Amino acid sequence: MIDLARLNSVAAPEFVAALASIFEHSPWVPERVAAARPFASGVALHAAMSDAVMQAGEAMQLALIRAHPELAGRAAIRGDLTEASTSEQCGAGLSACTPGQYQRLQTLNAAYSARFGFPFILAVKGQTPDSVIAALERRVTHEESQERHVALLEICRIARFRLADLVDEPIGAAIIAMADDLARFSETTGSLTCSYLSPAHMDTAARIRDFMLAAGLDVHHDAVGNVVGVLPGGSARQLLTGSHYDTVINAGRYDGRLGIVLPIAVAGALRRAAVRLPFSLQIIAFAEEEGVRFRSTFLGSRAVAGRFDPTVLDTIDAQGMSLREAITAGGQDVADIPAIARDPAQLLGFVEVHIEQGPVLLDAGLPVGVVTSIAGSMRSTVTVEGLSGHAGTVPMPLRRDAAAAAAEIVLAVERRCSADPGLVGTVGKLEVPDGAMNVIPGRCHLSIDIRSGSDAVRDAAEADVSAEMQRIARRRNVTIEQSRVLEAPAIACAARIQDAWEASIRRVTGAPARRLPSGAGHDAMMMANLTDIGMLFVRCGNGGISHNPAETLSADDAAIAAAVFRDFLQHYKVPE
Ligand code: HGY
Ligand code: MN
Ligand code: MN
Repeated sequence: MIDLARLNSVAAPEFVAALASIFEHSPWVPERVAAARPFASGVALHAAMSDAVMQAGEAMQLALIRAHPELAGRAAIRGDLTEASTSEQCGAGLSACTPGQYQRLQTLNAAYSARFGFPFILAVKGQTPDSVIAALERRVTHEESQERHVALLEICRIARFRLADLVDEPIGAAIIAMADDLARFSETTGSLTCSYLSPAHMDTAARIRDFMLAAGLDVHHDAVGNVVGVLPGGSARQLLTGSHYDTVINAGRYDGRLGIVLPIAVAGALRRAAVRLPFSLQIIAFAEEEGVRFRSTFLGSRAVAGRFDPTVLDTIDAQGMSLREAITAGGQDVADIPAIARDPAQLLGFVEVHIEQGPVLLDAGLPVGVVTSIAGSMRSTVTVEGLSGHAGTVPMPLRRDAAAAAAEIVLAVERRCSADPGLVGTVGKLEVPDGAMNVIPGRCHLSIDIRSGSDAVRDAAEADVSAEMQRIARRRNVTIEQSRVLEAPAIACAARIQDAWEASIRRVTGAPARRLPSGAGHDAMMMANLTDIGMLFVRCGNGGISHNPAETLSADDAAIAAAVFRDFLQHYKVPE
């Protein structure tokens, strides 16, 4: 492998020569980006080269496409592929097709080149002969310009995989670069919003899959949209890790995603160093945790934990689409969800790396910390029904104003949850549907989220808030309906896993570990239904702000957390 620092510092011809195998027979691609050095990460280098490809003239693009061999084509049979192409094609089992598959590939390849005048190109990592045939069948029907674009995108994916095997880079920069790259997929412009099964969410899943493939993991996608990358080890027992890739609206880029890209970077490093763990390491990128689109939280980890409630399939999003329809439209079958549940007998535990989302580690001057427990939460939606009327004609004492009642509820939540330091309460959604400046609000929707490290403290607060809402309803002559959408008990992290994190932190940083509770909810809470859990928190910059675009994490802290995670894996005890 070549060091990224070296690639950044050598003369341009040496840079181009070192990257000669990344774009098939096309040194002009690295040539065009040589002057843009230094690159902070392999992801940044790849992005620059991909931009050069996508912005090149049509003739250059066609020449690049034509520089590629046919898949399982004549060159493969003659044995004169480039070394990179040969190993990629063998990896997808294309050198061992059945005669029927081989025949079908030949026929489709011929039809494809006759139609487009260039060879069919697909990044075959993670593919099988059947999936290659399916892709060919689909793409042979494309328009020429559409297909040229797809071919170039596939060439850039191939380049990503080749680059990952060639360039050695600082792990902290790689982790930040992957999180930054995922943040480009958003359903809002100028901010990050990635809600369940939106187009941005599906693009994010595809990119996570590519990151996993580039790290050399075996990858599969399950029926709720979780992406699972496996680093096989010395036994069939599994240590699970991961976090969620969906986000809140206008989110930070590390919440959830750090717990996916950091383990991918570490697993890739272990594989390249030929370190074989005594267990299989499975990285699960959970599809949904935040509850933004369907209000139903933890959809990804619920399925893995065997706690997916089929009645939520009928939940409707703001556009009137049901969860069932969204999953089906995404190409999955809801009937396959129960099979996602894991067998606890196979599991050695679940560990989650997460940005702290608060200021404790920042204030203490520590890069990482060990989570002791996760606060439980109770979420409900509330509808206040009053009577709409003319803003100019109805005297104040006769009004049944739903928004005024809602305002009292907001203050009741704030007052009650301020009464105990271990308690927090939030009204995060507050709407007057179809409201207008000259109409008395007839209806109001709000949400209530109450959390505590103690379930008893939380339940008492919830009961008091509910009683207060009924008093408000009577006094204002409105109706108030509350519907609970989440009740998650507080969860303790396993003592043995806390101790193992602590030992790793001592070995890596030379300092004792800080232990702290989590006020935020995490997929680990759901996984605790299956197996022992543990969490590593990583320092959150910028005052500890999260669920906000100003959330930050430094590459140095990512590197320390990666070293701790790697040490943790290499010392993880497999019980007899
Ligand atoms: O709300 C939470 O605690 C988490 O970010 N989903
Ligand atoms: Mn979150
Ligand atoms: Mn999170």
